Amino acid sequence: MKRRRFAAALAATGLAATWATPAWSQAAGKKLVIGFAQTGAESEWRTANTDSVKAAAQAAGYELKFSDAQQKQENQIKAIRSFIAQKVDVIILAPLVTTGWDTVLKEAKAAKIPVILESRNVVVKDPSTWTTFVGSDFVEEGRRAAQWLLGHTKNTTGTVNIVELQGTVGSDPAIERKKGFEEVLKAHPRYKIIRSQTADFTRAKGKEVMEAFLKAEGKKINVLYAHNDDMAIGAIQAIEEAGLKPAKDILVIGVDAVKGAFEAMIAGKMNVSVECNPLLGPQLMEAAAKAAAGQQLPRWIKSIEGVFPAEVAAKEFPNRKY
Ligand code: GZL
Repeated sequence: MKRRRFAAALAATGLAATWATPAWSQAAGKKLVIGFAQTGAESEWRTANTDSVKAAAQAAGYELKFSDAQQKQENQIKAIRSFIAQKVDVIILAPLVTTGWDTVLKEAKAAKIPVILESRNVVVKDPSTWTTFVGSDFVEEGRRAAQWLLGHTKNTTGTVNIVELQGTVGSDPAIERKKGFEEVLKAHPRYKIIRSQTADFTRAKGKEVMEAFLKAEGKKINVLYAHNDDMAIGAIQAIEEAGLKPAKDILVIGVDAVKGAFEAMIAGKMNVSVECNPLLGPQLMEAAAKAAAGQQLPRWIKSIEGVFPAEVAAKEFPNRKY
């Protein structure tokens, strides 16, 4: 069948739009339009992440439609549906939790809009509904926290009692930071997690839950492992209000390596922060342009990050970008 006749026949079926829609390209001169469904503004990390994405979109000359879900998955789902209705070229999603995305990601796929996951991953039946995950290896971050603790306490003996402030229940980083931390410690039975509870990645909840831990366990606590620095910083206030010295009476381990953690380490109130890089904007813009142009992408674009103990905090602080 001649191409023209085939196109006419196809148009009659209403599929023409799908078949005929050209993939986006810089050369075409059309501004790339991205819909970004962010979790909220729960932590210093998240604020730095949002700033990085907005700055990178501006620098690239892309239009960014931004939605702050205030830590509610239903708001993220609504935002994705709105982006689909607006026919954006690409959707970036920072999924609050790992599950509950199957239906809306299928809708994005049906609309031929690629979805890029950033800062957290999802668990869905059809993995072809998302294109790539731009973010950290959270299990490795948990392992690094435990490895620091083992090194820091290697010349001690007896039981080491740990309390754990978990991130948002059901979120990828909370699940995997716990997994990595426990994986390393299971070979060292004197290290015991005696209390573990979510404080939702926020300072306020970190203080609140740590107050409860201190009331229940008091001076028995030797270590705090917080899945992010914001909860650790909130917990430090609770430790001081209980008349104890953070980083001395209770070792304080956080994750993210945000500015607040460096300030706490320099003040002698925190022992270490495992870095989780929020400055994903440039990588996300590169991935968005490629996805919109129909180019192949790796399934995981992994962040490069380190570990910052208090001993290096003062030297490193001037170099920090978030
Ligand atoms: C990590 C990110 C986590 C940070 C927290 O990629 O999803 O969410 O570690 C933030 O500070 O709230």
